[in-house]
Amino acid sequence: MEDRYDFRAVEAKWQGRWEASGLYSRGHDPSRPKFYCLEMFPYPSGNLHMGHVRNYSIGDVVARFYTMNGYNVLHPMGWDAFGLPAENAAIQRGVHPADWTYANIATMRSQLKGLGMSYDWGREFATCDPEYYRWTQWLFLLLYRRGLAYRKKAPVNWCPSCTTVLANEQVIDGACWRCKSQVEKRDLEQWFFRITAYADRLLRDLELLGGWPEKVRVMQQNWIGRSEGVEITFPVEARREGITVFTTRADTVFGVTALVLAPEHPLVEELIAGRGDELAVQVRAFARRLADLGERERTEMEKEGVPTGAYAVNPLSGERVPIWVANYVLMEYGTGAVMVVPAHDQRDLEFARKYGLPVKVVVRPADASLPEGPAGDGLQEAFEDDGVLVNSGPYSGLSSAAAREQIARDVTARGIGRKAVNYRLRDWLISRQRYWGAPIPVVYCDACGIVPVPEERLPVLLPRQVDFTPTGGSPLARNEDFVRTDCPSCGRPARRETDTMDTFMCSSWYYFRFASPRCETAPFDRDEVAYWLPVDQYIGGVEHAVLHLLYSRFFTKVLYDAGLVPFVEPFTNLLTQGMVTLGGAAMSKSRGNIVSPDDIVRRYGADTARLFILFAAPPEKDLEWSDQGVEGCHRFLQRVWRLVTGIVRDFAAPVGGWGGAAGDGTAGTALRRALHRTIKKVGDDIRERFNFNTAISAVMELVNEAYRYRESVPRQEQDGALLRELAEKLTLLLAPFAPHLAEELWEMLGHRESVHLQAWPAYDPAALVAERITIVLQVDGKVRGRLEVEADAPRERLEEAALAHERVRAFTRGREIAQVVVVPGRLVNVVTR
Ligand code: ANZ
Ligand code: ZN
Repeated sequence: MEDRYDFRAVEAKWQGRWEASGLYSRGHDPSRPKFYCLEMFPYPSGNLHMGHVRNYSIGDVVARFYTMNGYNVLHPMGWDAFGLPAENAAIQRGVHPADWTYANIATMRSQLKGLGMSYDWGREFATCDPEYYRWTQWLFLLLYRRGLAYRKKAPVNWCPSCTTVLANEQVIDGACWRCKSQVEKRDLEQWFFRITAYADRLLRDLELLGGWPEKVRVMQQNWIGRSEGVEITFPVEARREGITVFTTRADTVFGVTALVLAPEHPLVEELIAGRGDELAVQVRAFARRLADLGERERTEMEKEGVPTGAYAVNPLSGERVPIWVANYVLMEYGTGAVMVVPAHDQRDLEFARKYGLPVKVVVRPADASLPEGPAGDGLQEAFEDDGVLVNSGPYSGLSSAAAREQIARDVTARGIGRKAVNYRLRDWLISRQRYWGAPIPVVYCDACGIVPVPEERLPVLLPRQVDFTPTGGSPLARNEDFVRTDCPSCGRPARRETDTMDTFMCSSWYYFRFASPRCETAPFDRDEVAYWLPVDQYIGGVEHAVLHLLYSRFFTKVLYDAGLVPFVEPFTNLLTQGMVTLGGAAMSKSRGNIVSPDDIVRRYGADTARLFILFAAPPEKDLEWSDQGVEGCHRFLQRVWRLVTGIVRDFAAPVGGWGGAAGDGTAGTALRRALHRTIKKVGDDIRERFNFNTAISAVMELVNEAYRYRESVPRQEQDGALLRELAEKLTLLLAPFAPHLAEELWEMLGHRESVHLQAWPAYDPAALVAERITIVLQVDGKVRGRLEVEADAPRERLEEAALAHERVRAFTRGREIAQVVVVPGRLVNVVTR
């Protein structure tokens, strides 16, 4: 038996054995409940970073813990392998994206194996495997068949440096989420998924997600952005067609002093058609200038507008209002037209002040009046709250809420409006002008139009040879062999779609695939999915709170509607882990504050790396890296090693095995109690709150107690059965956190079967309760009282309790105390001078 724990040899030994024995591969097991534990699969960038290690260490503890608690646990891993960096590597270094990607996967797979994660590697796949993307394409066709995939010309977010289209969600503060360049607008024919058709269900079903962090649900809710209001059509002078606006504040309709159209609104062209006057020229120039700007820039720039010279009529008040075009009205929201109510909307007020539009107060606080009077001349700030209507014809005197209802009813009855619901959520743009993605399985035929590639001809394979020079178009479009094909419907020459799919599409369904990763007849085997899914515990970064999680929820609902899965939400419980920081900032290459997982594993071993990461902070909180913390965890594991090997050496199992641990004597009882309290605490901390940090510190405390016992009780008096029990249960408690060390100790303790297949230790409730005994209290050798105490109460406690005892105080009053003699378990004698 070694005195020092040789983590290198032990970790390599067990990783080899686990792999050889298939310890973590799982199938159906009707005798146990299932548990699907999933960590967000990584993009194979080439190297694991600490954020990965944290994510996967958390998942691994959960998977191992549930296994030990009797669950049949599915714990798979794979690769989110399509995407831009591979293509950039091709452009910059001439490496083929496939070669680059698979080489990175090989590196990262071995890094993960080196960490001792309990993955069922037999289920591994990469989303760029043709066997996988074949089904991504199949799912595209499913959506197409269900009317959920469509093509339209649309202004798209264009990143000039990545030379690709970005989804709205990938534009952050007007910049590309990946390279941070300013995003531009372009008009392109694009494929979209009609996620908006599911807006209501995506919102409503958030209620089913009680196992998700509240903040993530709120983010999704805001992203979907449901808004209830009314559409009202204003007739336009000298035209048959009116302008329909969407408003959430129909109660302010008597305060309208202008209508404003988005610059792209189709009516703008019509209103100025054939006109050569100055206003028309201005409007044209204005619309053209704005066409290039992104949504975000527009909403953040100063409000700007131009009058069209045309007028509309307020259908409720009969007033004539000018029609303007302005930058702050978005074509993609509502109807692309708004009614301007300066008195009650701050944005409108700023616009009105700038251009001298009238301000008309029509709502007042219920309990006070706006001092400015109806004309609102001095109004500094719009009154945006609900109140009581004034200057509003037949609606005056009504509350805002009542007026909204009444006006909605009236416009509906008159056929000039209706109640309407709008969502901030946009349809999901999935076309990418890139090579390294799943080709969209569609053919364009002059005779037949858009023709989906028949299922039996999938996958539409990515050709290996393409020219990666960035030109702004799809590299596939320059590969004539790929492009030229026959129309699946009429057989005549046709052309393939050359865009590939957004990689978020690949990650929207991978968790289904893990249930039956080699299925060749469908994206997944329905029975396997019905058995393993939904995912019981999903773990990943909060940066995916909107995109990935929303798309995955959408896919699940579509699959449910198609009768392919029996549930509507894919992830029952979600844990979003915090960042790993160094010097208070997120570790990042550009900041140069990176700690390499490989270095840590090399120097201290995987168990130390995992233990530190789990010990240093609760999982949802940020974790500040600390070299001393790592050292400390390493020393702790060494301490555990010496403790357990020492016990094994001193207390070899007698013939017939050890009997139950009596825990005789005060010290033994205390140690046994500490052990069972720790078992209870570690289980509760993991199960109820994922408080790995407090669980680990409880185990550390237990190890300290064990050392105290070993050092203070003479060897012959030590309770061998108790120490064996302690060694075994301590090893079981550590198994999820330090799986290699635990496995080695378990073997040393004489077991044949893996520690990771053992039952989680149960605590003995009786052991938690301290036994109580009565001790005698003496003053100068005479019995003066009795005291009930915990059997193992330490000396200091007994002394303190004795001196505080009423009778002892009575007999020592006015005398100086010379000595207190404590005989634990029996008596306390207070000696006076
Ligand atoms: C008149 C009004 C008066 C409005 C008032 C607000 C306050 P949410 O809650 O986000 O749905 N709006 C409508 N369509 C728009 C567009 N395409 N671009 C920019 N703004 C638009 O907001 C709805 C409100 O945003 C609508 O209600 C409209 O202004 C504006 F005292 O109509 B409101
Ligand atoms: Zn055809």
